[in-house]
Amino acid sequence: MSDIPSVETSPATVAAEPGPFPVPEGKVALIVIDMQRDFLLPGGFGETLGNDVSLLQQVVPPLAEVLAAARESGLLVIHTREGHLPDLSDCPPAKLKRGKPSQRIGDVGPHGRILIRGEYGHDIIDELAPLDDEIVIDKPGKGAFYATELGTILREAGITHLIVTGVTTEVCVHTTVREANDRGYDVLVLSDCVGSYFPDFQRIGLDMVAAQGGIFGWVADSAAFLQALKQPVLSA
Ligand code: C5J
Repeated sequence: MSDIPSVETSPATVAAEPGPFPVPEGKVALIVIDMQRDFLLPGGFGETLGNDVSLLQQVVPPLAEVLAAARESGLLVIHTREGHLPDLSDCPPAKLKRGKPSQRIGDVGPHGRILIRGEYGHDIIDELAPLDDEIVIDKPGKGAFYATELGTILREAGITHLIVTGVTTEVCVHTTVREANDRGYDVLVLSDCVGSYFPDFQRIGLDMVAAQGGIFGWVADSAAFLQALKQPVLSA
């Protein structure tokens, strides 16, 4: 047996609700959900549903800062986009026909065909554009795990902890957080880096994540996360 004591390390932690969220080296990925023109710009899918898309713009500056810090720290960065094949074969009729939008998925809008892969509106806003070597997951549903390769990518990369950002808080962010939680991931949602068209849903959606001792995960703001990225990894 070696005389050299093994060095245990404890990860940096983020001050979060309902308690500290660990950031174990090499096991954390930043997930940026659906920061697409179709959700953030006038004339896109979000607006066809009757929403004030300007409410989502406030997410962009703090998320750009988090994205830059994550890249600098070497975290795995994964972007997602919600959308469908041009022939709509991956869009269930229930999703296509639901509600009374001013235009439906696949119709031609000012940014191209709405929520269709390859169209200008389907792509990610310029401020948060993925780097060439970053992973972009195209998903037909709300959750990022449903009908995608995300689970395989995370497993192969040894990721156990997810930092979740993007839009919208109560729809694609929540669905993804719940999917991740059921799959055994520890999930931290950054409160100022997720956005909703509905201020009440934003507040309650975040409360729901961390309630009951963290029933779905943890919540912190971007400042707390950025602070944790600056912490040295401590020796125990
Ligand atoms: C919606 C999303 N709101 N990305 N999608 O339909 O949250």
